[in-house]
Amino acid sequence: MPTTQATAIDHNNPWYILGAGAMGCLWAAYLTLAGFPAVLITRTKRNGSNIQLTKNGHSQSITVKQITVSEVQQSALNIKQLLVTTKAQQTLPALTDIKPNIDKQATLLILQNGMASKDIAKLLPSQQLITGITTDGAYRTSELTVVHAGEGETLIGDRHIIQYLPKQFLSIKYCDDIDSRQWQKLAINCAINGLTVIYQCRNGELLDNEKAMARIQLLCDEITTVMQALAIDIQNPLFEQTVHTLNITANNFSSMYQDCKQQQTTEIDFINGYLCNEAKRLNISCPENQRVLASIKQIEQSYA
Ligand code: KPL
Repeated sequence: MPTTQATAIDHNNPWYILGAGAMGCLWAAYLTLAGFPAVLITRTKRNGSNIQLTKNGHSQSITVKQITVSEVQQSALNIKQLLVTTKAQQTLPALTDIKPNIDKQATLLILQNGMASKDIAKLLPSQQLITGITTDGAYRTSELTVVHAGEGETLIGDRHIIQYLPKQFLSIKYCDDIDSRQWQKLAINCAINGLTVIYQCRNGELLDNEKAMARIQLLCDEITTVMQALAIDIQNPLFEQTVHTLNITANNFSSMYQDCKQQQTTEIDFINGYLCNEAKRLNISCPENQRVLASIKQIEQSYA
């Protein structure tokens, strides 16, 4: 992803936010509170115009502008700044729907799990795509009610854009090796998310499950081989990073667990699926990642 060219970003241009889930609502609320114009793009018209934001037991109501996808499509809107918080598997269809309204020189900040970025670059070749990775924890209790449950850190692969982000409310930092950080995040998601679905548990419960921990070791070994073949810097052994994440998110239900509970398609194709495709391209065998991929696919197919 090109991250070095200067961003054509402007304080007066609104941030449009595609993906009105927990992360989208959280960012819409904080952008608005920080005084940046922000507009949440929703699939269907929402009841009300206020986002109810709760953090540390304190709630506040924030009026956030909203527009539906069909209103965007029927307008002459030319989006110059777009924050993408859709799930990886929904990103291409969602961007395709509003593609005519995205300026050719627009700046897109992509904040999501998994690796959808190559597909986005094919769809929007002239726009500037900036990667963000976040460990903030948020969940919604209704369409426009969001709880900022865990204060994490958001790393951004572009220095200039940070001044246009709500850094007084979120810990937002520039990261000069965002590709490698994105891979470490992918590795952790490969090692945790599928197994929480397979063993039907919170993240932390995997630590007490011997069989699951042995599988995490195998998953991490395979991912390490792929990352080494791609010459991606691995800061700490992936198994250690995964155990650390399991400890600090012990009470969480992973995003994939939550998707499966709601019988929704998961991000598996952009997590273990992406890893397996890269491995295949490099002629590396990844049987444990294949097993996790196949199990989750089977679970998704059982919804119908
Ligand atoms: O990113 C996550 C997810 O659930 O998608 C982890 C790190 C596993 C935390 O729950």
